[in-house]
Amino acid sequence: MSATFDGSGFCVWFTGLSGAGKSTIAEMLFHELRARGMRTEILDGDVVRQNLSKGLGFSKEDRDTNILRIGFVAELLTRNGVATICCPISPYRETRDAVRTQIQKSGAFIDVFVHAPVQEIADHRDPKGLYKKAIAGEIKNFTGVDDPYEPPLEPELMLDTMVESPEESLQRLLDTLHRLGHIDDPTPLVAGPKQHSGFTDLRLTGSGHVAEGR
Ligand code: ADX
Repeated sequence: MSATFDGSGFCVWFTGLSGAGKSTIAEMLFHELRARGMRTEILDGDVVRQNLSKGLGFSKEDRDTNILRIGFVAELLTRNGVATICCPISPYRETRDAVRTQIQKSGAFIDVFVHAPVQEIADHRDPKGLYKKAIAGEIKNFTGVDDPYEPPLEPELMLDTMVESPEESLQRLLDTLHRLGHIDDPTPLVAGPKQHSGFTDLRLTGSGHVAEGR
């Protein structure tokens, strides 16, 4: 079984604010790739911070360390033919570019900018109440509120989750992967409740991996 129909690995790297929709679309993509018989794995920001990056905070230095660790693992996976999905905020352009350069040694890197305005997220997509706390000054250095987010200048794809439904974003992503030669069929294969479990609601196993069999 190969990760792509030409047999090489690739890395889809989602970047964007917390709550923009990265994990939701990442999970939908995971199921689509699985349904095509491909080996795939997700490195999600929230999940990685419970394991690989446990103990790291949100200073620029700690965020960069987090992203470089994710990039390191992503390169190992990509090198071994896995369709690797990463979805940390990854707010700094220079650090994302460093990771891109590293991963491109082993396979393709597809930068997907998941965009939604801060106000929209704070008003309608803030299940953990983090934006409200950040806006009230109770949490410092929160990305998009009082900490920087540097959008990609030339992403392979930009998804505007204010305008598009998750299904529409997924379709545009599948079309992009098809155009770039990573999947042979851009038609969504997964429907119904298994498609995604809801906004940043990744179900995890004890080891922090995305649960099987959803
Ligand atoms: S990154 O900046 O290092 O890429 P990462 O994606 O791993 O961030 O983690 C972001 C998650 O941490 C958010 O989804 C949110 O739940 C939580 N979080 C806690 N504090 C902050 C903060 N100051 N800024 C951004 N996210 C935070």
